[in-house]
Amino acid sequence: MNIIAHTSGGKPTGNHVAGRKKSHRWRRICAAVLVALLTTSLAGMPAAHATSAEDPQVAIMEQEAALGKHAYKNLFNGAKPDCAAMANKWIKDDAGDAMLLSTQVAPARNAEISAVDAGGAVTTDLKDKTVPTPRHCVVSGYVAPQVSFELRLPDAKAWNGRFMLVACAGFCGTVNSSACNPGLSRGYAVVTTNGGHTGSPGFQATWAHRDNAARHDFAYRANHVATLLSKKIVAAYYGKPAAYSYVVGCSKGGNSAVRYASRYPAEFDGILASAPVLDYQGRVSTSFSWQAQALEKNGKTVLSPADLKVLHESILDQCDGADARKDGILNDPAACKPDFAAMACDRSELSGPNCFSKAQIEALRKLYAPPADSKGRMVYPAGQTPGSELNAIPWLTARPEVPGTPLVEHGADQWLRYMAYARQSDGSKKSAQNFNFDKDPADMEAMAKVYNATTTDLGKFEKHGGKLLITHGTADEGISLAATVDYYKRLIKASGGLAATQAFARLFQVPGMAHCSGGVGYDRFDALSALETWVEQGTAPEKIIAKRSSPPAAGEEAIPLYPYPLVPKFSGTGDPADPDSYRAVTSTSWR
Ligand SMILES: [Ca+2]
Repeated sequence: MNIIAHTSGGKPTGNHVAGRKKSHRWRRICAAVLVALLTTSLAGMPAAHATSAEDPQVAIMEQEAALGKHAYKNLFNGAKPDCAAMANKWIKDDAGDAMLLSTQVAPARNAEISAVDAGGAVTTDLKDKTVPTPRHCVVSGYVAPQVSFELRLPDAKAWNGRFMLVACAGFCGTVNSSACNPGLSRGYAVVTTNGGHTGSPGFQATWAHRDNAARHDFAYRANHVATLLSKKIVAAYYGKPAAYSYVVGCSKGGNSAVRYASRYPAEFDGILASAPVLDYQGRVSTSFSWQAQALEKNGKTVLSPADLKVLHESILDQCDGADARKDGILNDPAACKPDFAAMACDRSELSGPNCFSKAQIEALRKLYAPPADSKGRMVYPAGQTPGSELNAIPWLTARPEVPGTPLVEHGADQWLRYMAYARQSDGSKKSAQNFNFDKDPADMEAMAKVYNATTTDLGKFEKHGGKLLITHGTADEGISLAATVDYYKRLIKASGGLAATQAFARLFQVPGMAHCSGGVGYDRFDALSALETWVEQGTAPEKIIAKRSSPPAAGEEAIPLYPYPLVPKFSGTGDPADPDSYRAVTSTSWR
């Protein structure tokens, strides 16, 4: 059953479902959802720790959790199917009617992975760009209406007994099956989805046009129903359920992963979130628009790719040495407060090859400051991260495919028009350039609740024994580390202090890593093994060794990552390529 589809009544969907069951129970749930949608649209955010009586969203979640316990219960009627026997199977179920379209046996091979697939998190060796994958069964299918998924099941002898969901990134829209390969290479049964819709890469959101069901699928439901179904397929195929379940993802995938800790707290034992867009609504609406407005002057973008290089060098001049090593990396960007005035050209109306005009300095000040309303109150907790400039070219400068439009502006325009508002007509005339920081963030609260993973009430996840490991690059140009730190500090407050929080949730800052992976920093590390050990043996990670990918000569350099608030600092003696030459110091953002 598609909970939201009944209430949206909107456009037809790609994979039509005939003969949907309409029991009284459904009518009750759907009526509750309708009330919920209307209420949240009108009432905005309720107080934290709401009960189902106070908060219709909580009621929906409780109903979904109850559903999940019984989902796909009679799949294969207790039989243990081989790969071929799972093809062409139509499944009717209250959690979501489903179709297993096709299956095939894929031979053992070296499978390609992109750096993004690795996500800086699930494999240590990005160098070779391939991972060895075992012979496996590929199950392709969908859950109604449009949640396409691919599940990869290693042969029983190669299965490590675990299940993994790889949550899709960006605006999702395709089944990125290569994202399964890092987990598959470790023997996981792995599933990934298209996020509940068909779309194109990049920030393109027309798929969400007047389709509230698709928006909710994108936000959380697609991963949830694909997981419920996949877990049952895994149990049938191997004759026993997975011993442990993990969800991994970066960016929007990181948001989805963290979301599980509050929305479906018993569905996964381990959550590995890289560079999570926790406040999705805030980043893509408010913060993108703030940056787009900062960058625009008389219809032109004030920064060029060449300017970003100059800016990066200027920021390094001011801040690189604070971690006791001038290596092009800021281990703790919170310690860097760039002095933009010092970067101004002598004749302030001019820009130059190594300095900035007055208009550019103004833009930079705004770009690196958190968005604020007209009274100076912060409306999103982070600006651009100092040290991320070299990675920021498509985000902050005009792009060849959309001349004059940085990615932040394009993304905000799409999001505001099709996704930001409960009533889509409210966004029809909105754009990054006319965004109103006094009024618009509050108007978008209803959908913020749908998309965001900002709740700090993770008690049920902790009680389940779940462990949350978050990693975030210090040179992330797309999603600011400061926003993740802000969330983690709020989590500490809500969870009874640092030690109580570190017992189930840890954040690791990754020096010099760009968004999800890449950059000139240390993006090769194995956070998944650290998480497995934590979940399965109870040993929390105190240190993760990360290797540097770039420049190539730096390939053997390694650094220790520490749980926040600790960050690595060069001791000043010894070989800087050796992780033993670093000590843990407290991040400036902790003070
Ligand atoms: Ca440095």
